[in-house]
Amino acid sequence: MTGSKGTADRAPSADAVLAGDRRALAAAITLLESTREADRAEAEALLQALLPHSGKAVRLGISGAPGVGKSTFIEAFGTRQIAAGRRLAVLAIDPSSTRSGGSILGDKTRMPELARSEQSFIRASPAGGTLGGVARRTRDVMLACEAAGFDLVMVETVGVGQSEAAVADMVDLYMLLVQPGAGDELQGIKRGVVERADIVVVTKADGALAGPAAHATADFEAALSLHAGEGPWTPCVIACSSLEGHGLDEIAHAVERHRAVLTQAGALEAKRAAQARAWLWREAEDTLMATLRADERLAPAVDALEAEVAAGTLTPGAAARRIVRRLLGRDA
Ligand SMILES: Nc1nc2c(ncn2[C@@H]2O[C@H](COP(=O)(O)OP(=O)(O)O)[C@@H](O)[C@H]2O)c(=O)[nH]1
Ligand SMILES: [Mg+2]
Repeated sequence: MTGSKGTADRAPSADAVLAGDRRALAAAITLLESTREADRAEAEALLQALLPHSGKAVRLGISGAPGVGKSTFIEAFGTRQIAAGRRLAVLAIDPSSTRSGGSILGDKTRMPELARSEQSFIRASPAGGTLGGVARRTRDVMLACEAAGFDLVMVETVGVGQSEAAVADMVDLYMLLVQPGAGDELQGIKRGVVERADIVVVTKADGALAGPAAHATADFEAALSLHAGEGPWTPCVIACSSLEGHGLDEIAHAVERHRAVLTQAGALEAKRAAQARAWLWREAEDTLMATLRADERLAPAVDALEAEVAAGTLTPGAAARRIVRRLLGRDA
């Protein structure tokens, strides 16, 4: 479970992953998440071998503030999906931790059925401390899970920071979980996040919260109606109780409808292609920055430019261009 250190003892074989060997998949993920430069080439070769076997899964993103009920929902929803014959991978991104140890334990106790089932696979990943490091490898991990035969992938992330945008950029359907009785501001939800949601799920619609849940549903319906969403799908709001079970079938139907609507319009392929292109540029940015930071020859010049910018004798723009020119070797 040392995703950030990523010391795979032996390289997992693509064949073992494709055969559905869980230990091979776990080792593959550790390799993919490794931040060691020495592991990169091997990780990329493995992913390249898995890539042709990926793409058949339904990709669901789940965001929401801490405590909104994401893990409980994934357990309840996922258990039903498994009962319907699906194989489910749950990838949890934890922006608050730099180690995965704590969060995976917490999540597994909230997902006892899924943690036990042979038909599901739970993996928690630290978001990583680097700029743009949020979920940087989660897309790769998702592809590996698909290649291993999981036909539903749920990517869970706490709805704060940049992680939800990254997740929305890698899934077919993006779900935002909100709880009744707290305004969006209280839940720390930014407008842009609500606007990216394909389905808004109002959780905990049971007991004393049933009434407030109905209000929250109406509020979010009103908010969503202001923008119809892009593409052929019209976003919707559904209240559910993960504890009592109601609303879950309705959500499953909406997920299926979403799939059908996008597929019919040819929009699913187009969406995935656009996401892959966008991901290329995320990776390019990250790779450039990592290359820059790792370049020891440049460090003194960078320090000097930083000092000039801080002193107000050079503009940040001019300094940035000089750094890039040096990185590209276009400067003496
Ligand atoms: N009443 C009620 N409580 C819920 C429901 N779903 C989750 N909770 C509670 O909300 C708290 C946070 O749930 P959790 O799934 O850990 O939230 P997460 O942080 O978003 O993953 C827990 O105490 C759950 O028991 C629900 O459907 N109804
Ligand atoms: Mg959770």
